[in-house]
Amino acid sequence: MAAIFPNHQVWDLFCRVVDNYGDAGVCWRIARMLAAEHRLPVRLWIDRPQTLNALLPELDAAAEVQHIDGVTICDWSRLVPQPQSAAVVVEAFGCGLPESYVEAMAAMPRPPQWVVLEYLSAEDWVDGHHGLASPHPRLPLQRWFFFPGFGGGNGGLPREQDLLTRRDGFDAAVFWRALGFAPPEPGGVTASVFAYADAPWTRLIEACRSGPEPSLLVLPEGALAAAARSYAGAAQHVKSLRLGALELRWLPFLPQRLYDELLWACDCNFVRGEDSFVRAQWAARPLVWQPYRQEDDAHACKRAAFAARYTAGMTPEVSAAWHGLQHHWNHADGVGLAAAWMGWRGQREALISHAGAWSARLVAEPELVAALVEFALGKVK
Ligand code: TRH
Repeated sequence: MAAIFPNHQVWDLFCRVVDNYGDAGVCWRIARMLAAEHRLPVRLWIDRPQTLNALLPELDAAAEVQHIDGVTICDWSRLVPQPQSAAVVVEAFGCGLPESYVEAMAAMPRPPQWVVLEYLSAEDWVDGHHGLASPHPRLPLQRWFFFPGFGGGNGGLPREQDLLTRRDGFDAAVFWRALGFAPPEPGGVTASVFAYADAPWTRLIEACRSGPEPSLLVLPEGALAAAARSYAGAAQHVKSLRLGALELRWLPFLPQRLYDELLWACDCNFVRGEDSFVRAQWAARPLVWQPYRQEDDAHACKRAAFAARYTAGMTPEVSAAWHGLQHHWNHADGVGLAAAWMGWRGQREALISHAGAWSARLVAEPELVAALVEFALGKVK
């Protein structure tokens, strides 16, 4: 493996896919930015390349090693990582490094810097933990903890250097036509829906179907999109279906770089987990977030912490509209969802304006990958 990068400056990024797409999605985004924007030699060790293949169709899920966009992607399930040429090791989401790799790190004359990249949270405690170190219990190594966040004393959020320029130059009509659809009819609301199957999506469909204005719900293929097909009685080949005032559109699961464009093409984005949640904020469009469910309801604390930050400064009416839809989308019975959807539509312009101001505020905060590079290289002796 050292033959790929003979010099001692490689960044080894370790990604263990728990489930869904976010581990792979975040790690690929960071690895690609390290290579493309910071010209660093990066090895992405991923244990399930097939998950990354869904986001990156050019990836060969069967290959042990491959190079895409300047990143060397290694199948961790088949190769044994060696740290010989590593300067920095990023352990994504505390996934754990192979014991043999850690032992080899400790035996190096200049062990690489070991940084644990944590999950994103808006909770206040994050700032006090960001940048702290923890000594290895047995070996002469220490791990540094790096927390993403919403600024103010943490690592910030990943944002490609050209993202906002691409966003602001985006042409939604071109996007829709490239996918084989006409642009949405004017005067309605277009929303993308990327959520876990337990979201009250049938309530949303019924609220839109019987609504006073046209609605378009866009469903990228996945568990929810498949369930919506059978709910709406749409055969597998059907790409679009009208139900009253609602049009349903099914899209393929898009390459990660195109998913941003879907977010930019919509008036509202239902997102989930971590990466789509962040991308929806950069899209400067109103968002409804369904965090990944965790034991002891830790996701509810994350949801409340973000809501408090996001709605600070909103008028009571706009805040109530945002909280209403956010609340009912995160409660499976969805009893109040129809009223919350109407309340949201009543505050649509104010929510769109707020989403733009929120994105602009985040731009002033640290960008995660640049902060990570500065942090890690600042530790390299
Ligand atoms: O897929 P997720 O639910 O992943 C989750 C979360 O990351 C969660 O934090 C983590 O603990 C859990 O995995 C293990 O949601 P997320 O984070 O939004 O990741 C989805 C990725 O898929 C993101 O990079 C966007 C991408 N995507 C596409 O590339 N194309 C698409 O069509 C869609 C809908 C998403």
